[in-house]
Amino acid sequence: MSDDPATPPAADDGPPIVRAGFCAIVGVPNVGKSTLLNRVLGVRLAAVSPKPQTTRNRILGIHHVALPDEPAPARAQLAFVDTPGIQDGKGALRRYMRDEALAAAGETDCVLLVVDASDARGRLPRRLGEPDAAALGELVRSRPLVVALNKIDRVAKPELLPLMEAWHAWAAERQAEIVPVSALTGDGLAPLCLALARLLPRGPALFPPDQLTDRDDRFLAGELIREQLYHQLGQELPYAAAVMIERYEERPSQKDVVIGAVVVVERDSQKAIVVGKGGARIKQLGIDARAAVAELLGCPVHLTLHVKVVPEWSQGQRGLSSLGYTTRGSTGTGGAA
Ligand SMILES: Nc1nc2c(ncn2[C@@H]2O[C@H](COP(=O)(O)OP(=O)(O)OP(=O)(O)O)[C@@H](O)[C@H]2O)c(=O)[nH]1
Ligand SMILES: [Mg+2]
Repeated sequence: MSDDPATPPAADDGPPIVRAGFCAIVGVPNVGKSTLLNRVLGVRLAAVSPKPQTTRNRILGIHHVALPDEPAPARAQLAFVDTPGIQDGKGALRRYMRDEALAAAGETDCVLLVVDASDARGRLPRRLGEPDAAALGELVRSRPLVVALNKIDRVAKPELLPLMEAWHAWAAERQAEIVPVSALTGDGLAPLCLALARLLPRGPALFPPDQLTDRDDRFLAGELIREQLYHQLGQELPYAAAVMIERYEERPSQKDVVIGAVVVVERDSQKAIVVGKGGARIKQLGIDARAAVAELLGCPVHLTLHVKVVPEWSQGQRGLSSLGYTTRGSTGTGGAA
């Protein structure tokens, strides 16, 4: 987060900001939290994949919402904090991710609980009472809350109604709004953001009007490279992999960026898989990651990828810290991609 908080918007930056604050996006893994953030911002900021536990660090994404109930045109500055899926589990990396999410959510003004409405086993409020989701259940009990029932593009209307009723009954004493949405199509996201904006405290902007995130391009590039690992490698491997950016050079004269990145894995056998036959896999990873990073940065990118083995990096604090997975205080962010 910026250390230079209150930079008021200039007069020509749109209606004044009369509410501002943080909203943590929380949920069990794979429900669409990062997809929702990206869709609201209209930028591919957070890594997304069909595999659970894609997000490892909190990421801030700042969005402005028009407030129709104010006497004069006015806006809210809604600083979303995307978090790792909250689920109990073994291993130092998992614990880091859970702590990262809980710490982020504990400090925000309100919480957005995202539920996968298309997941027949996990979409009802009782999911929050299951042992592996206990920390999440505890968190949402005590915070100003909106519940987004996501992925409604995959849910037939007759299925959605009883689901809405179940969540309304759960939310009755909490006065939490329930909003059906599709992060994929954008359906329902405007009313969702308005419901969240109304929970923010009154006050001036916390960030300059053109700031989108607290993460630098170097971190975001690492995330897009790591996203490709989730898309292109088998079930287990992405969890044993991290990405380190060793070189990041903006070349104003050439109007391009040169990036040297290292994919860190835990075993030689994993390195062989990432490299692939004759280097085919890493070549494809490089091609797809380069295109995604170039789109984000809006300029040509030269990307070099290497693979390195760091045994058991994900098993202990020292390994995690060496790859930048260290929690920073406040709603600030820390960690490698
Ligand atoms: N059909 C459909 N798919 C969605 C929607 N939102 C997300 N998805 C898909 O759900 C999968 C998980 O999305 P993510 O955004 O990575 O989920 P997440 O909650 O951030 O996951 P973690 O970071 O692992 O906790 C991806 O394959 C998305 O494309 C939606 O509204 N509709
Ligand atoms: Mg995510």
